[in-house]
Amino acid sequence: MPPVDQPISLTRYLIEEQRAGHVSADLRLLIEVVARACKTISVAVGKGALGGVLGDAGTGNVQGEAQKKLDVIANDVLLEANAWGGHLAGLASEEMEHSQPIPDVYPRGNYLLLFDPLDGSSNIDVNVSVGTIFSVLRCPEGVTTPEDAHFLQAGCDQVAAGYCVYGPSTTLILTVGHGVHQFTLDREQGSFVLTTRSMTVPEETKEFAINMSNKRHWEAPMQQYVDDLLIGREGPRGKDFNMRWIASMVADVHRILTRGGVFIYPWDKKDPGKPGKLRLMYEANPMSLLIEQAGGAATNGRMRILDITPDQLHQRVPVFLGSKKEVEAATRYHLEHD
Ligand code: FBP
Ligand code: AFP
Repeated sequence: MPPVDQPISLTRYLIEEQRAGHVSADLRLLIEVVARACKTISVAVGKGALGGVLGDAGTGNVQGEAQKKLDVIANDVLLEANAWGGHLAGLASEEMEHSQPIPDVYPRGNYLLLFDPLDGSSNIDVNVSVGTIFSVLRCPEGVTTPEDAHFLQAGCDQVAAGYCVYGPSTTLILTVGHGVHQFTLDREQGSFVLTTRSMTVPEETKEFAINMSNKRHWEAPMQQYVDDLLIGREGPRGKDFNMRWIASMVADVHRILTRGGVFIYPWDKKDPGKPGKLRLMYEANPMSLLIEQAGGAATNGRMRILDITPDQLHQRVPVFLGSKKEVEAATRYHLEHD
């Protein structure tokens, strides 16, 4: 990946993108506000036990999952930061049952923001990387008070997407539809600095990320695909594979954007009513846009994720994303089986 010669802040990068006609003034503001909220969340995550932020909040979210204190804090930080700037018409969060229009007391803009405030939250208490994922859509024309239905747009309609990883360093990964760029938080200066331009995912890989403990619950083609990876060079794939699973999608996707690989969370029959674990609007769509913008691919095992027309805000979807040839191989196993 090409190194960056001179430090360029996120603000300068966005102004240059605005001059190039790639982002509007409102979208620039929106991204800056999200980045500022991520800095606040990064500070809270970084304080750990000293900030009294670890452990369960004692509440459940719309999915019936126990919320961590930091899930609630991160959600509140993003809601508050984005309420008053005038750039948004509404917000939707993985942690809230319904979307929220921007309160009447503030002006409303033309964008919709969706986010998973703290992805990988089972890792919070064990001091392993977690992150924030976000997706930006346009508010349909003529709509001033958006409702859930107005957020149900295909992933290919996203105008921007990104995530922030709270790890050994805090990094923001962003696309506005013109490549994928990495910004590292300079903790002393308090600003995000462009550290990698135009991240690319190698086409081929020898590394996969999957929760193997679910294998007995998978579909037959999924089991066959992983059996063939495990046989290695003696089998039909003709090469040995390594496995990594952090159980924070942000961290696993970040590894793939950095050095390639394939991330899979397939359908499983543990809960046949659910078509997958991960959420289309808050996780799969933004990550798929980033991966495609970096030259990779993303499918649900059968079709491109970005082409799926959502019918529910909290809809789940199987996810196969990363190095293009490997995603195509895994997808082929499913299509040939059907
Ligand atoms: P949450 O939104 O509840 O954190 O779930 C998402 C996630 O943590 C992903 O980040 C991760 O890839 C996956 O679930 C891990 O799932 P599992 O615990 O089944 O391995
Ligand atoms: P290093 O000392 O070379 O980092 O190896 C130790 C370690 O990374 C350890 O932290 C991991 O649990 C383990 O290796 C991972 O090993 P695999 O690469 O075989 O999964």
